[in-house]
Amino acid sequence: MLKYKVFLLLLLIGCNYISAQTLVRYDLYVHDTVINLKGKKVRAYSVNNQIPMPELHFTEGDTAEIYIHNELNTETSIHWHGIILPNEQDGVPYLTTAPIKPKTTHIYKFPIVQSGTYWYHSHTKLQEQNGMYGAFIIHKQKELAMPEFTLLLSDWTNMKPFEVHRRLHMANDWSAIKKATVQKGAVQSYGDAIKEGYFRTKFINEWKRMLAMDVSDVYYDKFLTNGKPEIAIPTIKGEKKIRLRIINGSASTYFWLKYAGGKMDVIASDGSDVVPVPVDRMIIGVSETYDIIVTVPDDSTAYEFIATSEDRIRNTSTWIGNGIKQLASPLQPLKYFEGMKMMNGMMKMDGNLDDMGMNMSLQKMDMNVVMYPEITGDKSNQKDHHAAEMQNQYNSNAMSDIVTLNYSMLKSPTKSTLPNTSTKTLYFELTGNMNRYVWSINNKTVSESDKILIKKGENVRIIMYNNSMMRHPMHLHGHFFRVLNGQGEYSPLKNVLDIMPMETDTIEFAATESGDWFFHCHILYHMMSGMGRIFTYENSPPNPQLPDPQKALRKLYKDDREFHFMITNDFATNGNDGEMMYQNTRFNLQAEWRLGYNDMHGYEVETHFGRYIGKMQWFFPYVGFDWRYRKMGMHETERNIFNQTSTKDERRVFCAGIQYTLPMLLIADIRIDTNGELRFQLMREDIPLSKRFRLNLMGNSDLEYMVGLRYVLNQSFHLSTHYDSDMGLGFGVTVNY
Ligand SMILES: [Cu+2]
Repeated sequence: MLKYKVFLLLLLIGCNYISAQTLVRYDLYVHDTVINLKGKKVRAYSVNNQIPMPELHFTEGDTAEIYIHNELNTETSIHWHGIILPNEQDGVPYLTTAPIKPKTTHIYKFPIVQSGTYWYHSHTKLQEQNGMYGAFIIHKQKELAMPEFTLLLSDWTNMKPFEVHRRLHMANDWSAIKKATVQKGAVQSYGDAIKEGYFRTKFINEWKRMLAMDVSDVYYDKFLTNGKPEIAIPTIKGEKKIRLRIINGSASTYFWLKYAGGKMDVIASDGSDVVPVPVDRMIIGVSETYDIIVTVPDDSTAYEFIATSEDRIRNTSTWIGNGIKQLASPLQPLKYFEGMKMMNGMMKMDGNLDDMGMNMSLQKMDMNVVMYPEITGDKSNQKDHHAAEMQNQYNSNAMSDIVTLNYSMLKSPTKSTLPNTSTKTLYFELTGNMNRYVWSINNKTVSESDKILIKKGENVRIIMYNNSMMRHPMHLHGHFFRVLNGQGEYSPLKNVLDIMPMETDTIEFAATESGDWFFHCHILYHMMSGMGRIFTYENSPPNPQLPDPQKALRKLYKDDREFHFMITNDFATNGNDGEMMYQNTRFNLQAEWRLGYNDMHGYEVETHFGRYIGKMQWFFPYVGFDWRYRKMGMHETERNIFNQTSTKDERRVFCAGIQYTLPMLLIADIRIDTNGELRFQLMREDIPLSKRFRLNLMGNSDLEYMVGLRYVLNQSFHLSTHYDSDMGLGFGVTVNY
């Protein structure tokens, strides 16, 4: 008998030993495909013929061996988000790992040293938006005894991601117009402002050089759970609780999460356990993961678990249970003008934000709360108060009985203190501007800044201040950081930190690895615009995957140095009016033309090349060339307001000038040309009169002026009319690319 027991014991130990050594292999085939999710066939990437990519499962102690078979005609990569692994397995092409060339196979192999809910995605260009994301689940040796389901949330656009990105850089408000087709008021036009009694608010907003309020940059056609707008989780009789592993795998959407069946117990964030905390609702930032436990309905009901995009345009739902559907109450549309009023109060004239002494951090105060009808009611309730009172005014937990999760409520179940050693402290100001869609840290993009040198064995503390108008989910590769949230030794461990406008948050981590690691905003279009930094460990061994690290780095830097092209032309009855731009983070090559249909109307083309200066990029010094021709009458001369003769009949001149964005988003332009002629011009384009009407105004010291009105039919075509001092009245169609 004893012998038998010893044998069993040995067998158990043996099994454990074997399981700790298990090699888990996956083969992933990346294909080009075409899918139709919202009435339009769109090219996408599928892996093993599915979107999202397959859900991978491991157990702590396994060794992962993953074969990526790239069957695309373009290169790809896979990054294992939140996973602690050797540097060359991290999967950032040209930084840690070789890119996976077309028609080749790349093998990732690394030990699984942690447990929890993670995900994986392409780190190449904008591939993640097109379907290259999947769940990466690591089970504990001894897991919670309850059924579990993974909900992988994502956003879907019928537009090509390249186009989304290009158009974001054009400050074009098409996405707001699209949103307004679903939800009134998203454009925040002057017409709407007057109708709703917010004219002064709209005026101050433009006086302070801001664009309309928005909580997300991109209009999405669908939001998905595990690749579908809606899914169902059937439950088994007698089940009381289930665990949901929620992953926000979207490219740029934050989701509000709510459950019709009552409280959600948050038990883990970004893969690390937290002391369970019950909440009524929570926001999940881009690339974050949360594990929650929810109550299963009895046999006759199905409860809705609803994820609503932060802009509240659409939802994606999971039905839990088998009976009559019980809906979660949907979130009411945002009160945009209330948000605008709040932002007006926080924005200084120089483009910096002022938190008015509120010391905001850790999502405890949500300035956007003024836009949430479920917390503040239908009417405005924002008054001028002292900082202390204002703190309560923006704290949704103080304002209502609805418990909203924030980072200060997360507590690690075990001590997370760092080794007692020296600390390197870094200050990151998150910077950017919506106008030109530039995103940076300390006003520098990845390619404009040096790598940050860190030493193995030291601690690194990062103090971040968000001085931009958008929230940013900042993600650190290959490490967990502690969030200093008032929980002392039990500060929670995360790898993504959402930081809201005007917040200051502190994170810290032990530098235990080697090589180069990316730290960046996980909003795909912010990352591609340059919002990040590279940490580099001192004295790291050479990375065998990158034989020429200098060349590789130049390749990486290309992402945020990319130039974007746009062109627009008005085919009008009195001539062609047009403009093109070829621009990147700092530089812009512009050309403008007015081409009449005869010599009397004349022809003119102005080109500029210049560099944007400052964080807000309101300054634009340039050099250019000016060509114009117009047939004049015999004794006809033209003079400008400086009483200089204007050489309008035939002019070929070089010029130098400065453009500056004034309050009301007026562009002032002063220039001098090689003939000594001065010109001063004021221009304002795209004044939103209503959802689709835009007004353009221009006047200059050559006594030229223009008034134009456009009606936006769709993103490519506008109907237009304008009166031009040279060419008179015209009607036409404006074509945009
Ligand atoms: Cu960002």
